[in-house]
Amino acid sequence: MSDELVLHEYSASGNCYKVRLTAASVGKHLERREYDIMKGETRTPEFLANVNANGRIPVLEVGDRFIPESNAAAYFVAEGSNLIPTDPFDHADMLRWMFWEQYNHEPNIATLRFWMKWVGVANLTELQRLQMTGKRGAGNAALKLMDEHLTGREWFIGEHMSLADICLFAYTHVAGDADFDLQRYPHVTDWIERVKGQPRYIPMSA
Ligand SMILES: N[C@@H](CCC(=O)N[C@@H](CS)C(=O)NCC(=O)O)C(=O)O
Repeated sequence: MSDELVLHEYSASGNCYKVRLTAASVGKHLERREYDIMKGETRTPEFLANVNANGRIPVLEVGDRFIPESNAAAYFVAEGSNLIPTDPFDHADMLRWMFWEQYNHEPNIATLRFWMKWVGVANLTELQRLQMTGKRGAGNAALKLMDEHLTGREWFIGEHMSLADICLFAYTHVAGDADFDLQRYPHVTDWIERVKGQPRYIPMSA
């Protein structure tokens, strides 16, 4: 079994960037395979049968097995590194923020970014247009909660960057694409600069 890691991705996706930033941060190499989600390339019978029955990227290919879900894939890449706290409480706290990201943050901020920047407001369905206000409110509530948590703290957990910071960073630093005003959240903007200042940081476009 090959120990090569292959990332099936769409490079403009924050979810895929989480896995790339994690790999860069721990010095691991990823092969990259690009799919155009705007053309339905993750919805083909072949992709559904062989890569992810859920029709989405990112998916991390490890030997002959596949790990869908960005935070799970990033966790696999980070395993054993100093991005993963060893203290049981801190470890659970890292998972808490990663689950929170998937429930309270990504479905609001990432979805609005996708609708506004990729699909275009004019092309949204009636239902999607109705959901925009709710997602903006929930996205701002998520940013406010992050800002409060980061008051007097440099990182989400403990004294250095963990995987929770990476998973939260991916869509937070591009929230402006969806017209979220990050200047309202000064502790978040300071934290964004802190992540960008890490020695192995790579930008989303890398
Ligand atoms: N919860 C999943 C969400 C994955 C997801 O929504 N991926 C989007 C791109 S960010 C996608 O593949 N969209 C294409 C499609 O649904 O057809 C994760 O964190 O990986």
